[in-house]
Amino acid sequence: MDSQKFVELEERFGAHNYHPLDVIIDRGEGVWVWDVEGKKYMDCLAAYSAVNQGHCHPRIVEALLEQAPRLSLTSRAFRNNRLAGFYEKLAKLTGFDKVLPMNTGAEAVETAIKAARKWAYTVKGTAEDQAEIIVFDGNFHGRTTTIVSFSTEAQSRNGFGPFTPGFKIVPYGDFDAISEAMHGDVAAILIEPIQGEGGIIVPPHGFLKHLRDLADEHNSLLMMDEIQAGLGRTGKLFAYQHEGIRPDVVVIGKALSGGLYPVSAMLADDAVMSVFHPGDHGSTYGGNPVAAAVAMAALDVLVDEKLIENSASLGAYAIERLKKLEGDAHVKEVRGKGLWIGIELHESSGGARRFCEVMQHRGVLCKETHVHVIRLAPPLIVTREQLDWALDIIETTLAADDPKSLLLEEAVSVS
Ligand code: IF1
Repeated sequence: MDSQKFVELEERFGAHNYHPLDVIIDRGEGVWVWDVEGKKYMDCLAAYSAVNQGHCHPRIVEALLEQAPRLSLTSRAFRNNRLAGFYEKLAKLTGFDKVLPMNTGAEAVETAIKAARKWAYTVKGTAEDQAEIIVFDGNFHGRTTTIVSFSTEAQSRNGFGPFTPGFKIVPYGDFDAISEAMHGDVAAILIEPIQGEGGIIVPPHGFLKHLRDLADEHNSLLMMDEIQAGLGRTGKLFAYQHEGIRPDVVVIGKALSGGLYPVSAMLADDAVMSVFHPGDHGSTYGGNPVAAAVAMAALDVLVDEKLIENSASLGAYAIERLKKLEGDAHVKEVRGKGLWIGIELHESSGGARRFCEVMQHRGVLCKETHVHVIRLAPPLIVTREQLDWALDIIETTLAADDPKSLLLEEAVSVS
């Protein structure tokens, strides 16, 4: 079946809740993917950081293949022999006392919200239904009805009310606004240490530390959404480590399974996690043996292959190279941390998507966010040589007045 046929079938039988690039991927290995016509691309999005370990990492695939035929699901009504090892490995790696496993990122965020509220009522002493959670302008934490209740993106909310109360939104990175927003009934501050969907927005240095101080002062919890930023993407295990702080609650997902399976988790010390008692919260698939086996392998790869270190050093190199484009015709700003880079284009450049489409034809897959930002997030296993190859394509595409002209030139030079 050719690409167009796949597109037609998808459009005919599938909900139209996405507008993907028309590349039909058939196979992935490491940083590379191949489409149904056999064309090879470097994946510079890495499934929004879920495949930090690279596509179909052999060790993670092996863990899946070993576990799947042996025992796949017991529900949490019974114990399974893989969960304990997963808990121990994750707790020891991250330095938190306890782990609560879920499946998707949004579920882990919901878990954190429930933990914060219950903690406020049972530990802090907040009056019934008065607990408030502070969140930020431009946030992205998932798509459940409660989570979109505090989105500031019109499209995420429009048509989905009535919304869950109990959230206050303040500007991201604004020291004074958050100071003013704090009060005695704030159960928690929930934040992405770098905003992903918001356009790879890095808050001013010291902002997370400021939140830590405010949370301590008001006896509130600091909760980090590291679902996209965490597990090496920014060159540290967790992005909050760039500011030397430690939050009370962390949520992770995506790369926790290296793309093989949906696995997410909330991490916290006993003081918070002990608010959950049997029956308070759960999930049929959360903590299942396949998820546990896959996640253990994914964490081993992260550590054994030094992916965090690679993200730090190659990320710094890539940002330095791309920064040289600032001031060129199209590039307004290059920002990011580790191998998580946003290239913001001028509004006059006609949007990031047309550049992404040209890069797609030249063999580099990436995706725009917020119309004018190209986000780059290759798998963290990428080598310097592979990265240079992609950066050459990115730089020349961004240097062209009209990127589409490059396709014509290349077509001529090939023929
Ligand atoms: C989609 C965005 C990225 C996340 C953070 C929680 C979640 C996400 C910081 C929820 C999910 C995904 C969702 C995916 C696209 C992608 C995304 F553009 F929507 F914002 F990565 F930038 N916290 N982000 O980034 O995790 O429930 O999806 O497992 O298409 O919605 P999930």
